[in-house]
Amino acid sequence: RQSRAQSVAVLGAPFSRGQKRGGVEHGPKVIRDAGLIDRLSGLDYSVHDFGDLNFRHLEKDEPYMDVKFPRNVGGANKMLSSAVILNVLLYLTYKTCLRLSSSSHSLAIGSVSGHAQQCPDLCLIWVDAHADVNTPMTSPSGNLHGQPVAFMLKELQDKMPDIPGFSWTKPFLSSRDLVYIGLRDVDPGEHHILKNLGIQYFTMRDIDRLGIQRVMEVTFDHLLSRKQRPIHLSFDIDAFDPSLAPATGTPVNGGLTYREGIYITEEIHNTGLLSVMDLVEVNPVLGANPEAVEATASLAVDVIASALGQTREGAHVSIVEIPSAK
Ligand code: HAR
Ligand code: MN
Ligand code: MN
Ligand code: MN
Repeated sequence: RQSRAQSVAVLGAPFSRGQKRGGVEHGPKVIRDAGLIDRLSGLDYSVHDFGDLNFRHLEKDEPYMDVKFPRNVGGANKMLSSAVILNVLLYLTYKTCLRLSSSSHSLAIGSVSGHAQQCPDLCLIWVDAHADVNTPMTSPSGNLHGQPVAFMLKELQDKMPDIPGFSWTKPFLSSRDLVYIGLRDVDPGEHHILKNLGIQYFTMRDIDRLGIQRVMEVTFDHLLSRKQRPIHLSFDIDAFDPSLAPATGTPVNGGLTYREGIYITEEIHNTGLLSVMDLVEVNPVLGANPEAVEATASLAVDVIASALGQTREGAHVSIVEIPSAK
């Protein structure tokens, strides 16, 4: 077990899905403002802040079938994918652990695919109220943040149409290399896919039944028992109960408690295998008031810090021995 990573790269991916109305792209900013960099430095990391990516906005981007802003989402993912490839290269060289923040989960396509190009044997833990595995045909909304996993899964390759903006990417993940935690709003098409592909998932009901400790045990058993390999953690803030994370686009009642969420990330840290993490769907525009936004952003910082080794038991990184009284 690796006890401490030496450095962490931080990369913001502010993205508004090509919407005219501004605001959603400020997710990374409020997370930084909530003290992310200081918290990570306090954990004894040297932090490489790569700043925020600058996505180009394409004006002309007609929907494809029901899919909204396909060229904008495709292009942003392509750019993020290249950035992650570069950052993971740094990781392999300097043992840098990464963390990305973007306002929309649609960018997980680029983040996970870039990671997979460097680490083809990675596994994926998706913590979310939603399964985000709709294909353009099953999607009830046409929103690409409800579809990223469908772009990744090899088993869905022949179910995916050629969507403009996505010709650069191909499915790269097997359904057995994925585990969901926190589900409670799954569309009929998604449920069919989960069952049909035999994907390992834990709904909130499963967490009620088994307890979060057992859920994490089975998760690691499923993903790591054959071999140790890099973990990609894609953490959607809406996995938490809306009372804890109100500033998000699609809140669903009955979510993770603070302690369940932190237990998940603590356990992932303890594997020593976390390689890339996304923290997504913090949306400051949707907070009812500044307090709601701050609470959501500071929860995001807690989750990231815990994934990177902050413990509830305390740490003694800067104390070598008990100061002598004399
Ligand atoms: N399942 C619904 C859809 O496909 C809602 C999805 C998404 N919202 C998210 N993703 N925040 O986790 O449109
Ligand atoms: Mn999501
Ligand atoms: Mn979600
Ligand atoms: Mn220690």
